Amino acid sequence: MFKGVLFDLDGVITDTAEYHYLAWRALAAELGIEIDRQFNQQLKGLSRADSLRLILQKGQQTELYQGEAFQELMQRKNENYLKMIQKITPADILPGIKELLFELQAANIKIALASASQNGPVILEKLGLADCFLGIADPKQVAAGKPAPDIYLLAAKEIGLNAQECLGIEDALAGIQAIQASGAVPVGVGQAQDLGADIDIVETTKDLNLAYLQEVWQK
Ligand code: B16
Ligand code: MG
Repeated sequence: MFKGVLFDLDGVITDTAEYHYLAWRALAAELGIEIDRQFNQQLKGLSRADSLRLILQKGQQTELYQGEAFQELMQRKNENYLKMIQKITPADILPGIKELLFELQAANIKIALASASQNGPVILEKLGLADCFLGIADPKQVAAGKPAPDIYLLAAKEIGLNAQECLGIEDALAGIQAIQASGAVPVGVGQAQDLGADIDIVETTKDLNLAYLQEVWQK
């Protein structure tokens, strides 16, 4: 039986992707770069810096890749994003997630957050879920963002486990690749065409529960 579950945040616990999109779109527009929802798909799960690099690459403004200007752009996006997420409440928890967290707690399975977001702790507080998480991996402490395994390895470590003893739940391809590289067992939320045909996938978080995770683990 698995001993821990490592959760992605955006797209698994709550849907902050729309706010990330609106904040990036506003920043890109200031730079004369147009991004749409389709382009935004690529940004899901990527770190703030990697997301900005992709946007600048699209706008052929790679001269802004380094230095103070780059830091200032990231900060500007984050300030706007932080304003937007102030309105998050427990009603924004995705369906089935609270019930799953309670089931895991009752079964003594450890729970950790493996999000690329530096705003993870604030968002968990706003959702009223902070107490469910025994560990939160700090994305600032890892050398490489998803799809590298680092954040999943750190999340497992935070709860005293090896990644091989854990399941990881993700909604983005970069995140699934990170789970696979860490040695944890992946569970996808979404569609096989986006996440890969070789892993277990639920269409929505509603379908996640302890019995399903046990089934995946026993395969
Ligand atoms: P922040 P996840 C990711 O969260 C988002 O999917 C991604 O769009 C965002 O750029 C990243 O967090 C960093 O977020 O700017 O708040 O540090 O899916 O890994 O939970
Ligand atoms: Mg995600």
